[in-house]
Amino acid sequence: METIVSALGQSCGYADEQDGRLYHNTRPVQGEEFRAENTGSVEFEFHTGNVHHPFRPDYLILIGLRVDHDRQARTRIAEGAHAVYLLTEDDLEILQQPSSISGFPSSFTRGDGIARKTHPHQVLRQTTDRWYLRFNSHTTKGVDDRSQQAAENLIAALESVSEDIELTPGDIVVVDNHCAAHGRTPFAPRYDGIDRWLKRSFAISGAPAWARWNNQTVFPHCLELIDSL
Ligand SMILES: O=C(O)CCC(=O)C(=O)O
Repeated sequence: METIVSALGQSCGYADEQDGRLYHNTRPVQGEEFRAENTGSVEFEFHTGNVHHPFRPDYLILIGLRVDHDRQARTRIAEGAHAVYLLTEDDLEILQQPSSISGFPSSFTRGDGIARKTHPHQVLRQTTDRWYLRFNSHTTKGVDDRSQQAAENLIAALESVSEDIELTPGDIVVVDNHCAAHGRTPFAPRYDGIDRWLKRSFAISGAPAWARWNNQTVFPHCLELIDSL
């Protein structure tokens, strides 16, 4: 994992999530079935990593260690640049305006459980060479009915273009977190010690100097400071 991350940039973690750990276990935890997190087992819908955060990771890295018992679980990856072809001009215009608000992922609010939200932000942004995507199907909501409809149309488009992959031991997936959403199909854990298991890490390609001095980046607690960067 470290070799892959260093080829992409530098590991990053978040003090508000898993105490800033840089490498995460993605495996089902009994009692957390319904959490939209890497401990759950119901559908984990399309999302870009840490949608609420001003320093969203550039890359998500997943390594397969063990498949689920029934071999039902698939990692889902849907590229924004493919999804936009399925949206109307009207949807694209609305999604490029600051017309959506995202709730913080529940993995960031375990400490106090307070439901926090971003300011209105763009979901799509077109630059000369790419479409940027910032969206979480679980938590991103349009500020009005028309924006909400556009968000729902985006979910349907992501669904249509998704590539679903079974991560078997040793398989590695690197997702560009600004261009593609990812998720996971539901599966049935048994909690017998040999359930599905992945390793997950985030990387940023340009680390701030203070982080380079430490040779790692753990973004400090900032639950109260989030803005729509
Ligand atoms: O379990 C998977 O395949 C995907 C995990 C995921 O979506 C995440 O960690 O954000």
